[in-house]
Amino acid sequence: MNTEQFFSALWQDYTEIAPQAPVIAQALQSRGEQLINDHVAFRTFNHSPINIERLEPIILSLGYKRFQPYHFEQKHLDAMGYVPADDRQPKIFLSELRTEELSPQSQHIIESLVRQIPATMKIELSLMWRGILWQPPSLEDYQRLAQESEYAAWMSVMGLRANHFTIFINALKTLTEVEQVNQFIESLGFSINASGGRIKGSPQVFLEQSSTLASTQNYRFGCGNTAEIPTCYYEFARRYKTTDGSLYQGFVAASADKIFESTNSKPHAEQ
Ligand code: OOG
Ligand code: NI
Repeated sequence: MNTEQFFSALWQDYTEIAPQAPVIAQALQSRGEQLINDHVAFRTFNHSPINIERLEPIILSLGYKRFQPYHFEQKHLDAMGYVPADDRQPKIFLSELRTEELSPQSQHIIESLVRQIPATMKIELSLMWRGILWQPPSLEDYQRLAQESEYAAWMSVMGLRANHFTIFINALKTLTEVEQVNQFIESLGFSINASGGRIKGSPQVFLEQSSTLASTQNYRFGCGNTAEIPTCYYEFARRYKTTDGSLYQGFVAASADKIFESTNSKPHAEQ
């Protein structure tokens, strides 16, 4: 499988679970836009057979290189940004939850999930859109996790898959400002994640971003209950040139911190 096939399989899975994404993509294409993906992102649990250390070889096998690590104290997350060999390919953002920093109860729930991952599981490209490698948690466990870590709750039901694709605004012809993109998205009936402001970052940090609130899905939990949960979202990024004249390649931790909240199951704290 080459890099193109990898992203096409990821996109296929993502659009099935985030029906807003193909609607947005098609609406932009009918304005004559050609879409370029800035990056995709994955989430995982650190103390597990699918932590960053174990998944990284998959990414490196596609020719990617580590670019920069990021840390999120409050959210108990560590992340790594990867850049492709061919800069027409999307960057990759891979984060993991420091589960040992959660309460014993949450740790116990997460352990009961990751324990189900088969010891014989092969580390291969298709793992990146496999979803959960465990039985769906109970609604009660999901809600308990969400109280402490929205990221943990999301991971317990969505697992390994692209949690968002990102449209590279620089390559758009009809919409140039992030706020123009936001208004276009709203005109299609979707909501913008306003946590930390409708636009995260600034030209001063060489990156401006915004994102939708995730699509939702009626999910069947392990206990047989069903409930509406957030799935995956769409992001929009505008990059600026750094002092050496090249386009900024990294992420911005303070902005990422708020973008994570695009999949929150509970209402966002406005800021
Ligand atoms: C990743 C959030 C961070 C960015 O571009 O800064 C991010 C996630 O939601 O898993 O995508
Ligand atoms: Ni992103």
